[in-house]
Amino acid sequence: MSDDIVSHQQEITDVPPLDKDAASLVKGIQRHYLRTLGQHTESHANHYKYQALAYTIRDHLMENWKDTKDAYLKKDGKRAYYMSLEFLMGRALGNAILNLGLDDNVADAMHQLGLSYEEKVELERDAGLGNGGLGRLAACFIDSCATLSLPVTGYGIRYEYGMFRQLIHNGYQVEEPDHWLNYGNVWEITRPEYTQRVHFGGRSERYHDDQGKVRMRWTDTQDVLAIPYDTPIPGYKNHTVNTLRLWKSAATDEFDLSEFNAGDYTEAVSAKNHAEDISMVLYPNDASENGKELRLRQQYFLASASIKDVLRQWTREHGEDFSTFADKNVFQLNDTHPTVSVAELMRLLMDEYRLEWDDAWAITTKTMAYTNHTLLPEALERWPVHLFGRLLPRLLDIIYGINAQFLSKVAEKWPGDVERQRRMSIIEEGDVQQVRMAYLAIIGSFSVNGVAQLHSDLLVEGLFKDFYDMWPEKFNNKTNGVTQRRWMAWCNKPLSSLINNTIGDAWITDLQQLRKLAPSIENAEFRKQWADCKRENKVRLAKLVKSTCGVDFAPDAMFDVQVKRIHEYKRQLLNVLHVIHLYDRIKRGDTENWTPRCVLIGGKAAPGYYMAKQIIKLVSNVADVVNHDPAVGDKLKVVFFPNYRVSAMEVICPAADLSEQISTAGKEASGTGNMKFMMNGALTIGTLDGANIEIREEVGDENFFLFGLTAEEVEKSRGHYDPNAIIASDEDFLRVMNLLECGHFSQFEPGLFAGICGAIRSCNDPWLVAADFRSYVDAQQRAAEAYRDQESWVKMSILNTAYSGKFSTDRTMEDYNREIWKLQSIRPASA
Ligand code: 4GP
Repeated sequence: MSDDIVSHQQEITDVPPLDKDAASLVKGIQRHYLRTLGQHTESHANHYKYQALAYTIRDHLMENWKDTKDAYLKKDGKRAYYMSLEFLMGRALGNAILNLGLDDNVADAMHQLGLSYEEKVELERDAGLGNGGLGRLAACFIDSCATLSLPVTGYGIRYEYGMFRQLIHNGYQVEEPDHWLNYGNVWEITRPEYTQRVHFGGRSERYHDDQGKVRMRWTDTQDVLAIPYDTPIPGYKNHTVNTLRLWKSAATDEFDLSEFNAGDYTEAVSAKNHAEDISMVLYPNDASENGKELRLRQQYFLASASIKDVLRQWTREHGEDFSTFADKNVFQLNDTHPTVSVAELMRLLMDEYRLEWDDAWAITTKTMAYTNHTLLPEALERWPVHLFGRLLPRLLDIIYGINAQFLSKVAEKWPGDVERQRRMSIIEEGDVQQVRMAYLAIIGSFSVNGVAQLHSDLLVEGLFKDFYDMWPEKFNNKTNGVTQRRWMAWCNKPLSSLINNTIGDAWITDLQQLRKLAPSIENAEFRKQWADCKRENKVRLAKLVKSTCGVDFAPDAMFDVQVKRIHEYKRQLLNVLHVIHLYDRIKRGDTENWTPRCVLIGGKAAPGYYMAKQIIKLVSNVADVVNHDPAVGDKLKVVFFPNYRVSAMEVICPAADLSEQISTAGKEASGTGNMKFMMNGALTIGTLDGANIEIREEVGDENFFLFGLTAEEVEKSRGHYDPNAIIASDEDFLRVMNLLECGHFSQFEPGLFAGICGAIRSCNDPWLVAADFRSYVDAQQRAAEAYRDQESWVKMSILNTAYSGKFSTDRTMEDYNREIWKLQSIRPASA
């Protein structure tokens, strides 16, 4: 090729910039409909129209994405990796439109095309790659990092099947697989050139290297490929687009030739299918351990592929000099799930790059940071040593090495305290030896944090006390948040525009600005507009409830909402007991000054969690009785809302009046739904648990309905809790239990709820449902009375929004960055 030709060549990336006006968007949508999707006529398959719009919006992200990567590379600054088995992203389209500032133009373009904007947006399938709080937090975190222009990459797994779809049949939960990729995924870009190889099985072996040094290696492994799929994560109007990289597992293309030659070609190929199992399905268990081999495979698959990917980029830019690696990289482990990363980074540094143990350990412990998300002991992951050794033999060697070194430090600090060594060992002794992943995470990390102040305090006083005694400086708190872009600006447009008109729109990237709303509580016109927004949102939710549950919610009733995973510690049961109490009051005519209520309860139960599923059935049965009783009428409506998910919450949280945050104190690490409700102007009825405490601190006790035992009282009650005495001494409670126990809510299935009644009456009920019944019912009564004074209720609602500024993940990410990551914000140059 002559120089001449080269000089006439255009850069392949040299494309004219995109226009953002409605007419250009129209052209983009038409072009993608025809040329990308091959649709010529008016198709009945509506999803093509959604896809044409999504491709058009994606086009607007691509150059920003490239510019962001270029800016990060050029700066060569420190980077962070958010390692998580879950990213509960929900839908991407609306968020991208909002963050690009294209909302009005898209509305206009869709109007010109005669298409319904809202309807098309709703055709996108939720990316349900997470269970609940922990996965949704990861999604909010990466949104905020992009908005803050922090160089943070999310690493996760591209599950073929996300969180199951929940159907309700005869009141029972039925699970259906969620094949969310059926119609393709506009947002992902495959990067086969960055495929990684992940090892399993085999054995570790000693050998002599070229210099005659004894080294270890992992041999005879069965390998799986990890193929990256990248999703753009746009910041808010800042030209930044970060990356979420999700791994899909695939077979290597080597065949067992001996089998092949023997004529068993199909056998040889089908054996490879097992490789694909790894990224097939998300484990649907929230806050609990499951001990399944496939789950450990998933964890190692994520850890190994991601760390190799980081090392690939490092060596490309810096060669094999790791002297500054720890200054420029930090891994945030989202719970213990990706903790095997500690051992994997050690392995790669020693076995692949020939670093000595001490150097590799120094790097590892300067780059790993761990976040704990739950105090429930059953959620602390442990893996049987025999399973670990069979699947990951070289990693087990390294964990033994880490443990030996660690225990000698413990012995040095507390000479002769053998009991302490036993307690703190990564390897738990017993019939079946276990690897304690949380301990590996603490020992391997320079930072360990809880997710709300109470939770962080309880961790160092209880579960992790020994480690706190050893390294107090490692432990810190980072109170959770949510992104106000999705959870206000996008999902609550009426309120957002009222706020914009009142204090401007700076709150979208600086949530503390909402404080400026506080003085407006004295303005009657503003209060009326506020109430109108809430009503509009309630009408929208009422429509959804009608179409999904067939029940009429009257928009003037109090909307009383509890949506979250179904778990005994979250005490949906306590909520039902209150509903039964209200029903009982109506039936006996105690309805003077009544506040009509619509109670909505929703959430998924882990498929193997019997009690949680019984609670769903109970809600459904109570709803059935209440909603069909003409004597009850509009005084009370109850629904179990099926298939609760991110996109449903976008309709639910703007419409709630009362937010139920009623966990047994000391059990809910933080909660984040509580923050979404507060931000959208709901009042909280809650215990002193998790972030409720901080919510109440911010908004003031007079704007919060507090009840229940404190975490300390919960602890103290152990051993002398007598629910039967509590029930017997409380007339209302007695009547509620009687209705339950006489079978009023299970006419055709006598004894159906015996297990639930037994649990409430058990002295060993860890969730102390009976203990908090009276104070809960009283707090509910205060809420009902407060709601009748609409003037004052609206003031309290405004103040909840006004003082929700702390609960933005922008603040949370700034805290992580200031105290843990120490990254520089890098804004790509605008085009
Ligand atoms: C959840 C906690 O239960 C919740 O309190 C917290 O807000 C959330 O993590 C985010 O930090 N834990 C899980 C889990 O979802 O699977 O452990």
